[in-house]
Amino acid sequence: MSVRNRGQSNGHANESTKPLHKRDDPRTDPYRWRLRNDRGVQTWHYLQTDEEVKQWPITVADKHYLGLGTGLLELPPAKRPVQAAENGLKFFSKLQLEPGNWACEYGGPMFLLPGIIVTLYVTGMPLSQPEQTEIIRYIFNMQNLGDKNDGDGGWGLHIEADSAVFGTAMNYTTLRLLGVSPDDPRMRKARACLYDLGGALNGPHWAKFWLSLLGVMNWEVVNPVPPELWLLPDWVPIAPWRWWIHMRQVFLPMGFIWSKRWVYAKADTDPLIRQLRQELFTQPHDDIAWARYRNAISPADDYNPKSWLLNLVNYLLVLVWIPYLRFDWLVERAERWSWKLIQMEDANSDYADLAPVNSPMNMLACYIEEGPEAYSVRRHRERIHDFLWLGKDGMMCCGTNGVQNWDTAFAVQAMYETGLATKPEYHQTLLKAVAFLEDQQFLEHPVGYEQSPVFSDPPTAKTSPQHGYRHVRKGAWGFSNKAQGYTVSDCTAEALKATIMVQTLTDPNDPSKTLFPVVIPEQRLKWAADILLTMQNKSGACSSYEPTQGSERLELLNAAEVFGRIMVEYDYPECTTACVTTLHRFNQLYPNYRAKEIRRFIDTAVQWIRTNQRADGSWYGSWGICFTYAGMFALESLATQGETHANSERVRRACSFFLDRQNADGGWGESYRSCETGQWCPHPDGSQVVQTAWVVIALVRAQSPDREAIARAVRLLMRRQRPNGEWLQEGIEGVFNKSCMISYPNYKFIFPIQALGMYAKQFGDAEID
Ligand code: LAN
Repeated sequence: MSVRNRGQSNGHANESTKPLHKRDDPRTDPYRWRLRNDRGVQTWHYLQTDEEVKQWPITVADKHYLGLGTGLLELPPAKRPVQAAENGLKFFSKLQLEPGNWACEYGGPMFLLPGIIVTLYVTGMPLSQPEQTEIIRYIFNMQNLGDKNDGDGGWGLHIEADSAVFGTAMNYTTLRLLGVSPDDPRMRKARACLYDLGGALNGPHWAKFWLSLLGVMNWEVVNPVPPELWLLPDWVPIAPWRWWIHMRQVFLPMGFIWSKRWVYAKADTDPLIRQLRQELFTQPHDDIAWARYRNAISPADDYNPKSWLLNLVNYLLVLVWIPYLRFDWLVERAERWSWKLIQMEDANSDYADLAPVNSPMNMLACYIEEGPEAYSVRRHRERIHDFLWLGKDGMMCCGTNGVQNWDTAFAVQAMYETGLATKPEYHQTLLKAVAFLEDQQFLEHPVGYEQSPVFSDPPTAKTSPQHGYRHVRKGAWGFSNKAQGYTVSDCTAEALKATIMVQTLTDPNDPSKTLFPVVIPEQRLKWAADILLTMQNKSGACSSYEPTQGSERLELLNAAEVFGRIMVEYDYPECTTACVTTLHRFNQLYPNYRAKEIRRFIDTAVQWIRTNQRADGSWYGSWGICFTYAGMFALESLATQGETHANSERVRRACSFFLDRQNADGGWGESYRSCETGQWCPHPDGSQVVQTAWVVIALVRAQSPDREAIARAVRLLMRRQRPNGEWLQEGIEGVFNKSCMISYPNYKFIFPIQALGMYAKQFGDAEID
């Protein structure tokens, strides 16, 4: 497998990358696009008339996202780290949006747009022409062509991945649904790639699901998704409420649609669908014995092969359960309860939904249940726009409806850690950022929680069907915005930490004077701490959205061949650290509030961090790539306990892990293959700014005495900075479920700024040549 040419046409706003697509592809006028940000709800709009363009001028941030060149001036060249940090901040602060947050494209996964486009197609509610044009452009730009991943013409699971059936069949279908001709040379190439991989029949479960409801495949090819699992009593170890929220929220509408065996009404008469039936397979469509291909999958897609147990369960479901035992009354009950849960999800998020996989599926469920004119369908259709983002390569679907809270909380922390937060010229920036966080904190629990039998105040992690098994949220923050409405452990922690940092910041000349007003009152900070206290697992660690509710053995039922570790919540050093370090800070501010519980939380959590370290000194990261990311967090946890290079063998081992892998140019670069394989894999393009910054932060937190090595890394960060203070986009930064990568373009600003400032605080701000 090749990993060549990362960073080229990688889907980010870099002015210098060379797109691989034919330049004469139709495109819209980039100067007519505007990002609207309505209290963190972000949507892109294409202005039709010159008058509109005059009324709504393009911003620096718009231009940056669109790769148009910001026109920001060159700054005096930085000689010292803090100056470089400040140049970085000068650039980055210009990208802050009116409500106070930062935004960015949040692309990477290549399986999201297809679900949206298929849903809009079968419901007869297409996107506007400019949106369609830009989506086509994006998908072609992400195609593996030229020297990108062997140039075989396919698409992978994510923008940097090798071609596989899931990406290729679904993106090919999407382009066709958007009107692209099958005779376009790139489409021919894509088909050749698809046939080499065995055709769409070799696709994973999710591909078969989408193509069946579109009417290109037949439902017999889809392994069962029985909604009756939702009727299991809560104590049953495999009951869906115990699964990771993303799995159960996808399984929910998927099961509803599967149960109805719903198919696009015009499938048999629509000429496009009839053509797709000929284009996606290596054999004539009419001859396909669908049921025989339920388990067919190409090796390129089969990252996580189905277990023997799941194969057995599927076999029994198909041969015994469905034909003989799945009585109509049971089906009806299962569908009714699923529908209720779908409605609860929609109600809790005003139809935004958890993520862009379940969102279009829920829209289709509403369409099936309530018809095309229903409010639910119309609202869903509007909400789809929250996921769409226009970048320089075209229009993509983001992994969530944005990264608002997360990047904003980190931006504040970077300003604090560098000491730049005390400078008057950044006060407005900081205040606006905290005002944004204030606006986005959840102030109410999920619908039904307060009337449920598990209600308590302060809340616990107990859940119930009465409120759709949702985790408590009063006082929490989500990853993106308030509309989406899901508590995330580390998002709550990082936002709370950022708020406390700002609200306790004192004047360097007069430490009795705080610099900022109280934006979020004490009571609400305490609610946030209450939420964090509900997030701990028995192991001491924290997970992402909820504490772990089911056994890891549920992984035996993981039906989505393309992802690993998806069935339940796991222990993560990143989330654990965020909670530990924030509770530590909170406890210093309010030493009497739930002090014993906080102490116990921190002790057991840090103990877990210690035991989670690998023999070679590293920690495996699940949300950023990979060991460089997790190591930064784990060492921060240890530092809160005073555990550093000087007094801890463990910390020394962690530092050696990094120093042994430092590149000759002083930086670090780790490939996404680390996430897939669980072993350190060097980045094919060498050092990466973001990962170098992560390691600098880690080593400074660990109080590594190896100043020379760290200074070399700092030098690399400074050399890669552009004269206007910017850093350019390099390889992809984030990951989920081990196999799918996702972009965090603001990391290239946030973490270098923070690393430069932290280095200077630790070692002094001497000139670096
Ligand atoms: C995210 C993005 C943020 C991320 C962090 C906060 C960084 C992490 O520390 C905790 C987990 C979380 C919230 C997270 C979980 C999974 C998400 C939502 C994503 C990686 C973004 C996209 C992904 C989601 C699962 C994509 C849809 C795909 C499915 C398989 C349903």
